[in-house]
Amino acid sequence: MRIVVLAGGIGGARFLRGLQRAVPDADITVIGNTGDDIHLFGLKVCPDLDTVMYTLGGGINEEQGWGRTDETFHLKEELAAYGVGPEWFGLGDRDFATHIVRTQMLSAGYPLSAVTEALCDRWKPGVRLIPMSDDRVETHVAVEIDGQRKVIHFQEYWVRLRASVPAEAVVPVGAEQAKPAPGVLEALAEADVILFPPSNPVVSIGTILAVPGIREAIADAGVPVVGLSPIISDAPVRGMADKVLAAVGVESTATAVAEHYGSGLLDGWLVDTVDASAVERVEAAGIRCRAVPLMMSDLDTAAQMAREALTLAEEVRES
Ligand code: FO1
Repeated sequence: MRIVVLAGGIGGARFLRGLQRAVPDADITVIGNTGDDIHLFGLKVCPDLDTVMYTLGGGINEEQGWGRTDETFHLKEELAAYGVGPEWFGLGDRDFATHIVRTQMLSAGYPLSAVTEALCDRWKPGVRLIPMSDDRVETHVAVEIDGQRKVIHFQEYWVRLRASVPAEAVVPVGAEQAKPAPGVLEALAEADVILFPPSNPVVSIGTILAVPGIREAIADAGVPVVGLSPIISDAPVRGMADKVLAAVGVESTATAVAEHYGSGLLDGWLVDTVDASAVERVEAAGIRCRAVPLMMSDLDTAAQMAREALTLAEEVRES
C-alpha cells in the first residue's frame, strides 16, 4: 500500500512511528513542512524535516520531540561567549553537524530534496522524506509588542515568545512562488491513501497546502484523504496550535479544523472520543467522521490511531 503523509514536527513524527508499526510493509512517503526553516549562524536549520528524520531514525530527544538525544551545547556556549545570538534557539553540538552538512550541500548546488535524501541515507527513517518544496519558504508571524506591530520569524514567535502574544497574521513567505519538490506531485498521484496526521493545521499542514499545486493534487488524487484532529476537547494536544488557529479565524475545536480543511480536501476525519459530539456536525459537512482515542501517549496508541485512520480510509473508498 502506498501512503502519503503531510507532516510537520513532533505530532506528525510520532504519528509516523505508529503508522510504521501498524503497516510495516507499507510504502510511506512523507511530504515535510519547511516553513519552520530558519537560517542561524550561516546555517540552514530545517526543524520539521529533522524531527521526522531523527524520530524515525532513532536519534530524537524523546522528551523534547526535537533535537538530538545525548546532546551537549559547547558550540552554543562558545557562540554566546562571542555575543553571537540568538541564544533562545537551542542548537546542540550533534544537531549542528546536520545543519553544517545540509548547508555545505546546498552551497554546492544540491536542492533541499537531494540534501534531505543524503541525510536520510545515514538515518534510514524507513520512509521517503521529501520537503514540500526546494524553494525557500519561511513562515513569519505578525504580532503587536508594546503597542508596536512587527513581523517576526515563526521560530522567534514559537520559541522565544512561546506564542505568548496573539498572532495577528501567519504568512508562509515565499509559498506563492514555490514549486512542489521533485517527487511530491508524483507521490500524491500514485498514493493509495493520503493522511493528515495531528500536525499543526496552520503552520505545518497549512504551509504544505500553500505550495501551489499540492492542495489541487490532493483534491484530485481520487483516493481517500483522512485526517486526525490535533485538537482534543477544544485544546491542542501539544504545542500552541490554538494561537495560530485564531490568526486564521479558526476556532480551536476538532470540528472547526475539519471544516477549515474542507470536504473538498478531506474525505474522513478522526476526532477523540471526548469529542464524539462533533461527529454529527463533521459528517454534515460532508466528511466521514469517527470518534476514537487520539491521545498519542505512546507507540501503541499511535499505531492504533494509524489503524483507525486506514480503516476509515477503506470505508470511504467503499462508499
Ligand atoms: N523548540 C523549542 O521550544 N525550543 C528550542 O530551543 C528549540 C530548538 C530547536 C532546535 C532545532 C530544531 O530542529 C528544533 C528546535 N525546536 C525548539 C523545535 C522547533 O521550534 C519546531 O519548529 C517546533 O517545535 C514546531 O515544529
